[in-house]
This record gives sequence, C-alpha cells and structure tokens, in this order.
Amino acid sequence: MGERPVVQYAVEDGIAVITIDNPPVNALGAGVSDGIVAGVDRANADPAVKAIVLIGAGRSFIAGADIRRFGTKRETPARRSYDALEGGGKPVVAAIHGYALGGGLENALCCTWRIAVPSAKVGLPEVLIGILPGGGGTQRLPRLIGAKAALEMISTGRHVPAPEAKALGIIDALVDGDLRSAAIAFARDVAGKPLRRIGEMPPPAAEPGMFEMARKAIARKARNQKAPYHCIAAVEAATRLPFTEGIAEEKRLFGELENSDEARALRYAFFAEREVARLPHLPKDAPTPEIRTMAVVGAGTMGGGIAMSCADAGLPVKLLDASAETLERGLRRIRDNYAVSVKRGSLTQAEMDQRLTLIEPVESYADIADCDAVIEAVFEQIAVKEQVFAELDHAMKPGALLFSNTSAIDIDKIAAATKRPQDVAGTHFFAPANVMKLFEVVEGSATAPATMLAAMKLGRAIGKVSAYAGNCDGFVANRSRIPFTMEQNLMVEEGALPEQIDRVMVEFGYPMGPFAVNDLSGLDVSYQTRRRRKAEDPDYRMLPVPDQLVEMGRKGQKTGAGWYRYEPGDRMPHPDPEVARIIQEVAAENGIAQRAFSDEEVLQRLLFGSINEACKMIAEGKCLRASDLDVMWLNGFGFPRYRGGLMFWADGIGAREIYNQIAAWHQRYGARWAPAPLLREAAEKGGLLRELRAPQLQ
Ligand code: 3H9
Repeated sequence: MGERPVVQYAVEDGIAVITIDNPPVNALGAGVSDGIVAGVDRANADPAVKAIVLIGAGRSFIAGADIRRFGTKRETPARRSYDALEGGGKPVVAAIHGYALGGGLENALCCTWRIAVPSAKVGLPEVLIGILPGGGGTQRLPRLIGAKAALEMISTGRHVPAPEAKALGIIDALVDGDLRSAAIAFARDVAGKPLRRIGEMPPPAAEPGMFEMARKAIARKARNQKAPYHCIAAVEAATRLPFTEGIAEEKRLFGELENSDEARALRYAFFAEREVARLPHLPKDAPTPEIRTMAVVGAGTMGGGIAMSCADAGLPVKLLDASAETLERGLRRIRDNYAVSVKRGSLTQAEMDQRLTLIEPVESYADIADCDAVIEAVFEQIAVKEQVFAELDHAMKPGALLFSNTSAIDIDKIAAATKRPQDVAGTHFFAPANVMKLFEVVEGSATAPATMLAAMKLGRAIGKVSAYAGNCDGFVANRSRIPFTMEQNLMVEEGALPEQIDRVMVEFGYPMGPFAVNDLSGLDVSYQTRRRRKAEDPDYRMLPVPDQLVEMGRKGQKTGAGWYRYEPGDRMPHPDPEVARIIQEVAAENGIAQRAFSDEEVLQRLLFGSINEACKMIAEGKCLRASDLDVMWLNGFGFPRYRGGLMFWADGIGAREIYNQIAAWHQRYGARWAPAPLLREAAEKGGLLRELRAPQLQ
C-alpha cells in the first residue's frame, strides 16, 4: 500500500472536497500546496462540480507554512495555492476547525467563503516567529476587515476565536455539527452566486497617523527587532498600493526577514518549547495519571498565585491553610489580583466570578484528601515542609500526587517525610505564580515516571511551560542564574555602576535591568538568604554593597530607595550618587581596585558564568538539554525571545571564544570561573552549545 496522499480529493453532491491530511497540524509541508493546486484545477475542469470545499483532516484546518522549512532551500512552485484558489471560476468554501494560522488563514482568504465551527481559531502569528505573513495575508486581510483591525492582528499575531472572527468579517458563517456536511451544504447554496475576490477589492483606508502611532506603541517591546516594523510596513503598503504591487512589497519585506537572526532565534525557541515537553529517559509505556482536582497547601502569595493558575485553567482547586486568618488574607489577595485584571479590561467580571467559584477555601487536611494532586506552598523551611508532607501522607487518598513548590529544598528530604516517595515531585513556580510561565518539574531519586509525566502535563494544562529539572541545589533555572547575580554584584564592587549594567541589559533586550528588578522585588529577601547561607558555610561570599543598602533601610521601591532612588508615587528608577558613594566606600574597605567596564564586558560577565554553569548541569544530568535551559530563561527570567535563549545566543559567539574568556577569568578571579569540562569539550570539538544533551539522553 502506498502512503496516504497529503491532499485528498473527492466529489460529493456536485461539490469537490479537497482535504488536507498532513498530520499533526496540516502544516503546508512538501506536496500540500501542489496538492491544493491540483485539486482546484481538477474541480474547475470538471463540469459536474459546482463548487469546492477546502477542509482539514484531523485536529485542524491548516496551522500555516511548515516552519521547519524556513531558512532551507525550497523550490518555488510553478503556481501557488493562493493564486489557484482565488483565480478559479467556481466558488471555494474554506471549512475551518482547530486552527487556521499563517499560510492556513492566507489560503482561506483566497477562498470565496469561509465558514468555521465556533471553537476554531484564526490568526496571522508570523510576527511571533520573526517573519510576516508572506502568502498575501498583509494585503488581503486589511482589504477584508479594514486596516486597523488587520494591523492589530498581524502585529500581535494573536489567535482570534471564531465568533470574534465572524464579527470582524473574516468568517462568513459559524456552523454547528459536522463541518464537512455543513460545508458541502453551504457550497451548494453559494454555487452560481457572484464570486467575491478579496484581491480585487480596493485598498482599505487608513486613519491619519495610524501607522506612526503603531510604530511608537511597539517601540519598547520591539527593541532590536525588524519583523514587527515590517508587519506594519506591509499593512501600510496595502493601504496605498494596488494589490499586485502590495503583494510584491510583501514578498520583498518577507525576503528580508526569513533568514534574519531574530527569525532563526524565534524558530529555534518555537521548537525548543515543544522539545522541552519530552522526557525521553523515562519508560515509553509509563502511564500518565489524570489530575482533575487540585489542592494547594498554604494561602500565601505563592499558594494564592498557584490556586489562581489552576482556576484560570478551569481546574477546581481547594486552598488549605491552617490559619483562618491567613486563608482569608490569601483569598482577599486573590480577589484583589483578579479585580486589577477586570479594571485593566483583560478579564470580565463574569470571568472573575467564575474563577473565584473554582477556588474553595478549606481548613483541614481531611477536606483535601480526595484531590488527585496537591501542591505544597508553605514557608521555605525543611521542618515545616516535613510536617506538611507527613500530614499529606496521612490524609491524602492512595495514588494522590504530592508536589512541593519549594525553590530550594532537597526533594528527597521532603519525600522522605512520606511513605510514598514515588508520588512526590517538585513543581516549582516562578513569582508571580499566576503570571510567569515557567514550571520546573523536579525529579527526586524515588519519583515514579508516572508522577513526573503527570506533573509535566499538569503544568501544560494550567498554561505553563513545563521543564524537567534534576534535584540539586537551586534546581536548574535558579542554579543557572546564580553566577549572573553574583557577577552583577561583584562588577559593582569593581566599579561598574548599577545604571550602566541595567542599561546594557535593557539594550540587550531585557524588559528591565537586574538592579531595577532587585528594587522591585525587594532587597531584603536575598539579604536574609545570604545571612542563612553564611551561617551554613563560612566560605560563602557575602555581598557587602547590597547588605549595606538594606541595613540603611534601602530595601527597594517599597522604601523609596534601593539601588536607585524613587520619587513618591513614581516607579521610575533614578541613579543615586549616594549609592555610588557606598560602592566606593565598600570597595576601599575591601581593597578592591576600581576600573571602567566596557558594555561588552558587562554583558559577558553577566551571561558567561551561567553558560558555564549550564554545561555543568547538563553533564550532571540535572538539565536534560541546553535548549531546555533556553526555554527556562525565556519563560522564567525575561531573556529576550528574539535572541533564542542563553545557549542559542552563546552559539552566536562560539564555544571556543566563551571558553577562552572563562579560562582567562579563571586565572584572574579564581575558582568560581573554573571552566566546565563540557564547555571545554565543545570548544575543542567546535560543537554547538545549544545541542548539548545530558548523558541519560545519549
Ligand atoms: C507561515 O504560515 C508563513 C506564511 O505566511 C507563508 C509564507 C510564504 N510547522 O504546538 P503543538 C508541530 S508561518 C511545522 O505541540 P498545540 C509542532 O512542532 C507559520 N510544525 O500543538 C508539534 O510537533 P511535535 C504560521 C508545526 O495543539 C506538533 O505540530 N503558523 C507547525 O499545542 C503539534 O504542535 C504558526 O506560527 C508548523 N507551522 O498547538 C503556527 N505548527 O509533535 C505555529 C505546529 O513533533 N503552531 N507544528 O513536537 C502553533 O502555534 C501551534 O503548534 C498550534 C497547535 C496552535 C497550531
């Protein structure tokens, strides 16, 4: 038997049905566009065919061009499916379910009609992978729905739900029931009606100043990127050029983006975020227990945020706290957080009310015994955690999964407080838990594969990006950040000012510099941690500058001063000569020579130590893939997505150069810069850092 064709053709009731069948998401891979062209030609040539339906098999219409093929050499087809669909003499009905994205929606826009099931989503998300719609979308969508609405869709790349798409005029009809039969019936109805070709519509009008305003609005977010600006330029072209010239302009702009650094980085990030979901070292046949009901222990800031994440995803959650007062305070905080979203317009009051009904406050372990999984989010102290897990072990039904949101405590010690360590894993959220996407799943030495898989799935189900972490101090994400934070502080002692370091990182693409972030989250937390660490380890390197700031009452924004000073009622950081003076004093007391830093040195000192640490964690098997670390930095630490991630960015410099620099710093600064053997190996072999994998995956 031959392989099933990626495009199938059938005629039913005088209607030709062209079905795209290219799993998993009907991307426009090899043969798909040719298959559509052949189907359309065949239908147009057959007098018995009155109209044509274009539909997707499986879970989606068409998710767009095959992203894997970008940046590779591709043959230019003799005729594009877009031209064939729009140019024929018979009406074509696009029947949409699942997703019609990118080239998928662009093909649909070349059809005469578009119908969809209510759950479908449409969009032109190309900007998110550093390109622009290159199949006529920038010219047809503005003609169909107006320049303003099209500009918004194309420059955000957002997925528009079918009912909204109908209101915008993208979808002609919403249909319930079997889509294929509905599409055939619709096609029979419209057969013989005049054909409306979007490409023949006049250029849409644009409000004066609209494009200039759009450029201004994205200036901060689109720093260092071309694609968002090219998207605006392409829509602008639609408003002032005849269709064919607009298409030529779109093609020209697309050509400038396809192989750009940002497009390569964003494509890499797209696939890294899919790869991170896989745990190939676990047995293939491990079951994945279903989690339908959740409990969270601890109604503090983290616990509340976790409960919100569950409720946001429609998952019922019981929130347990031993103290009625803490519980009430926690609930108030949750209500206040939702109310802010309602005020901002990102949530409706009805949605807020619905979410609140999913969060049930309870005061005893017996009340949560029946839940499928529980996440502990209590005070970060081993004795407290052990007590909670002993209670959970006693109370929870057999098979319930016991997760800890610890960011610092050994999962094995926590699991040892139970008689079911196989059911225990870490599920580490990043603050604020209801906002940050990263969800580290920590495997203890006794954690069962089923527990790991269920935790990974739970993360995805609540809209997070789940990533594997081995059990080690700091787990993977935070451990990889330690050198960054250390160098940030040590450079200051050597003479780089916080405002220089922050500027370098903002110019690099971070939304905020690390010192401004410290001020936002408060300097006192890490101050306490340092004291604790010093008590445990006399060799622990203290940080006298931030220590002194805290001791002077400069704890960050909340006290009106930290690394910067703040005007009342304003969050804008102002460089403070007082801080410069403290730095000089500390340096003088400790005999640290002051010098100037180039911006490049600042950037490299901050990031190279983390690359080195990543190599160590991969060699230890704590981090499975370098690309997992990239996903963590993108979703947990605000690393600029258009740079792919820490290790992808590192490859732009090269393992050899990074190794040489680290080796030089090792000579100069000592043990903390000892190069990782895996980094040395990559440098010697000329390998790519982003392709490094843990021993258990080899
Ligand atoms: C474009 O169209 C350019 C045009 O303007 C024309 C220019 C000339 N290509 O995400 P999932 C794979 S640009 C290749 O886990 P979900 C994905 O890697 C494109 N592969 O599922 C994964 O594979 P695996 C514009 C793709 O249900 C599997 O499908 N379109 C593509 O969570 C399942 O994916 C986009 O940017 C693709 N286009 O989400 C849409 N799409 O199983 C990109 C998916 O091996 N895609 N795969 O890991 C998405 O946003 C999501 O995949 C989607 C489904 C929402 C569709």
